[in-house]
Amino acid sequence: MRCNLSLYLVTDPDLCRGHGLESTVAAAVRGGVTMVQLRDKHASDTEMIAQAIRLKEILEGSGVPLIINDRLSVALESGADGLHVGQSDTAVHEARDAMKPGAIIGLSINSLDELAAAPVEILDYIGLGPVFATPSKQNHAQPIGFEGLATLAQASPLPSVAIGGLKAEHCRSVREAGAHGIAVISAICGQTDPEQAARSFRFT
Ligand code: TPS
Repeated sequence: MRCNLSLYLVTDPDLCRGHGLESTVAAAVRGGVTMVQLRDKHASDTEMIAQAIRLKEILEGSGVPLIINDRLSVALESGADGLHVGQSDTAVHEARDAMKPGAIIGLSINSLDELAAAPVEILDYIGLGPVFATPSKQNHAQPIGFEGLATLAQASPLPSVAIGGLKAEHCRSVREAGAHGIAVISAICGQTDPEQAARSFRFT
């Protein structure tokens, strides 16, 4: 596997506001996150490119890749390590053709039908969820629970990361369901001490 999905931080501009995006990410990396995804549904491309470039500097030398949510042009122009897309976002084929060799591309999956339709040969990982209902994503799909997570993780030919309403106490259930890691927004971004919050996850 080219990426370590163990503890995958997805950022949210509002929840990161307290400490600031860059300090939150730096603290989370000290606390042990293994992947970082820049996600901002409202910023302009220009703003997001600037943020991505600053996060890349913070992540430099840490071995933690920077993934961009949804926006291929931001991933390309910032020189990020990868792109995460949802079912209605940028087509995976277009992203794979445009990104540099070795770029990490992930896709959100909520059902066996979506898994069957996914172009797994050109993906690196899939995000499975939401496991639970979550206020961090508007209009999210039907929650799959740990049972749905297990069905999808075990049917997946690709490494998977579970997401949606997850906290440190869920690490064991996520691992037992067969996912390769746990992805969170609010359990790290919204916390008073993001470093300690990240440290409290023990996935392996
Ligand atoms: C790797 N997604 C599904 S639930 C959710 C998001 C952003 C909210 C989680 O927040 N898989 C990956 N990246 C994504 N962006 C998604 C899926 C989509 P919280 O942890 O606060 O519940």
